[in-house]
Amino acid sequence: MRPGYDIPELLERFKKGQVSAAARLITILENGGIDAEAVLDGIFHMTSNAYRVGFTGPPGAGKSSLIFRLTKKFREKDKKIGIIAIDPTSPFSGGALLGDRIRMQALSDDPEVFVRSLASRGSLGGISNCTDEVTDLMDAFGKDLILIETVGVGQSELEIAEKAHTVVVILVPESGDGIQAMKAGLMEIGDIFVMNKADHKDAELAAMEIEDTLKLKKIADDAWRPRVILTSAKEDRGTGEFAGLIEEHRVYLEQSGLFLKKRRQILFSRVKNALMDKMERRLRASESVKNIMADRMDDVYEGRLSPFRLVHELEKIVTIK
Ligand SMILES: Nc1nc2c(ncn2[C@@H]2O[C@H](COP(=O)(O)OP(=O)(O)O)[C@@H](O)[C@H]2O)c(=O)[nH]1
Ligand SMILES: [Mg+2]
Repeated sequence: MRPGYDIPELLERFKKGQVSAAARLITILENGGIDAEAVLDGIFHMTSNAYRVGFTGPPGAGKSSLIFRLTKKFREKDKKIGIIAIDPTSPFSGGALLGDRIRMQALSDDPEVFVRSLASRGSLGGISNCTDEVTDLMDAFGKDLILIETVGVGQSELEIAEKAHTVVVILVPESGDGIQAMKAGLMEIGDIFVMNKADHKDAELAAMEIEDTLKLKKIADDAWRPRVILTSAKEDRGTGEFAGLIEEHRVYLEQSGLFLKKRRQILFSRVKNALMDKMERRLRASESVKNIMADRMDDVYEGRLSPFRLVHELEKIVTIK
């Protein structure tokens, strides 16, 4: 069956700056498969200028609210903004949805702000499978800054470090977030730590705890020292300084030559992950693997064949030279 779209025509319109074409291409990227590959082929040469900022932290910490405030600040400096919100389909974040929708509506009146939400991968995933490609597309569309909000659940949260130039960890004073952050490994990946809801009591104390924890980290003299900042998205406090810190980190990366290094690391992981994904999918779909397993698993169940031996047999039909 013919799909109801024409990729070359959409790419043509995309290059002319048509938002409707960009939105359509994102849907194709989301659906994956060879059409998604064709879209990426068509836009990839136009990427590399956008600065990518990842936002992570528990659901309800105020990621969306802060992204909304930051967008306003960056717009004052005439930056073009792309926002990717991984859709909180998980049961943990039910209540935030309506607020998100209202905020997104408010932003979408500005033609230089492009907001898109993506379905998260599985109920516990913090990231969508096509986040990288959609980021590329917004980059190719001419956005200066791309703000990526993860759902804030699960180990895959840490994947944002493989996608963003600056990683922002957003925490709140309630519920001992600082300790949670350490457990989840967020302390390792954050360039900027935001203690949001500074309008609540205990915010300052909680921010100090994060500072103290960060002091224990061994950091080379010339490396970026992670920063801690207090904000209230509700009262729009500390948000200008927050925007300034993101800019400061960007300048640091550029001046130290780390920006290029990071860009390369991001692309290296992408190729590696895409290869792994493809190989895994091929293996799962392989009829010969299925047939050999069906034949030989009884030998494993009954102790005549060790799991490693069977894997050796299976390896013989997988041709990687
Ligand atoms: N009191 C207070 N509430 C906030 C602040 N920032 C966000 N909120 C509220 O916290 C809830 C979750 O915010 P949201 O931005 O959706 O969090 P996300 O799940 O991390 O994206 C919403 O009801 C917000 O209005 C803040 O600085 N102070
Ligand atoms: Mg949110």
